[in-house]
Amino acid sequence: MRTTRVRSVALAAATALLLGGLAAAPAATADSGKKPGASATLHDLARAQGRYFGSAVDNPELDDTPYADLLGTEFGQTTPGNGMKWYATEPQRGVFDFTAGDEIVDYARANGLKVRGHTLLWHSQLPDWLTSGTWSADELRSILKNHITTEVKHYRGKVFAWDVANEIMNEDGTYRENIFYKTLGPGYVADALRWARAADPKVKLYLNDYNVEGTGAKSDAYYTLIKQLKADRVPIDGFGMQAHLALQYGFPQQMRQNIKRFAGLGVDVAITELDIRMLLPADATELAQQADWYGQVTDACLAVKRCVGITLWGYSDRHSWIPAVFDGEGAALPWDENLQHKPAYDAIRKALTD
Ligand code: 9MR
Repeated sequence: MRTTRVRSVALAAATALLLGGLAAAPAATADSGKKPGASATLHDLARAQGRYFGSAVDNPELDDTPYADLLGTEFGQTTPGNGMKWYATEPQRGVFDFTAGDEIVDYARANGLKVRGHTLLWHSQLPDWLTSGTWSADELRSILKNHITTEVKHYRGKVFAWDVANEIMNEDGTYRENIFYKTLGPGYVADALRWARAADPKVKLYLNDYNVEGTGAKSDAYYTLIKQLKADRVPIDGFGMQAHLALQYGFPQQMRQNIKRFAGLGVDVAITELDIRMLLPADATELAQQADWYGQVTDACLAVKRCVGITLWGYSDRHSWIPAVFDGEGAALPWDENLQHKPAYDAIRKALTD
C-alpha cells in the first residue's frame, strides 16, 4: 500500500515536471510584477497580494491522481490532514515514524507547495501508549519534550510553520483539561513553544483552534494568553484560526477586527482549516451564501497585512471530514465531488482579485 502510494506520488511529481513545471510557471507571472491573468490559480492571485493559498491533504488522497494533480497546480501550500499527528509520528514511546508526513513533504516539494506542520500537541489522535499510561509530571514533561524536539528537528527546513499546540481552550475560555494540562498545568504551553524554538530557530510557531475567528470568550482567552506569552518572552509567532464554519450558525462576528487585534499583538494570523458546511442537500441559495462567506473570509484576511494565508481543509467535497462527523451536513468546499468549481470558487477569486 505504502509503496504504491509513494510510487504514485513520484509519478505525479514527474508528470508535473514533464508538463513544464506547472508549479514554477505561475511564479514567473507574479514575480515579474505583472497582474496575474485569467489563467492564474488561487495561489497566484493570493501571492500577488503577498499571501499563500493552500489546502490540506491526507495521505490516502495522494492516490487520487486527478485530485493530487489539481492540488499541486492550484495551490501554493499544504498541511498534512493527519500525517504529522502524534499517533502517526510516535506510535510507540520513543519510536518515531515519519513516513506519512515525509510522503506529503516530498509531494509538496515536487509540486512547489510549502508546508504547515500540524500538529505537535493535541488532546485528540494521541497514541494509546500515551493516553493509557499513568505518568508523573516529570515523565510526561520529558515525553512531551522528546516528542516535540524529535519531530521539529526532523522537519527543520521542511515546514515553515508549526501548529505547536492545537485546541487547548474550551468554549468559555478556560483551559481544556487535556492530559498535558491535567498533569503539568498551564505552563506546558510555554514549555512546548520553547522546546519547539530550541529545535528549530526559524520555523513559525503557532497556537491553533476553532471557534476563534470571531470575537468571544474563546478568542479572548487566546488574546490574553498570547499577550502574556509575549510579555514573558516566550517564542510565539502566530495564531491559527481554523475556520470550520457552518451556515446554520452564522458568520463569525467581527472577523476582520479580530484578526486585526491579534496582529496588533505582534503575531501573524493564518486561516488554517477553512471549510463552510451546510445542511444537505445543498441548494442554490445555500451555495450562494457559502460563496459570500468564502469571499468574506478572504476579504477579512486580505484586510490585515499580518494575515499570511488561507488553507482549505481539503479543497473538494470529494474528500472532506465533515459528512463522517456531522450527519446530514457537507458540501463545504469550493470544488464539488467531481472537482468542478462551485460558486465559492468564483467568490474567492473575486476577493483575491479586487
Ligand atoms: O481531517 C482530519 C480527519 O481526517 C481526522 O479524522 C480528524 C480526527 O479528529 O481530524 C481531522 O482534522 C482536524 C484537525 O486536525 C484539527 N481541527 C479539526 C479538524 C477536523 O476534525
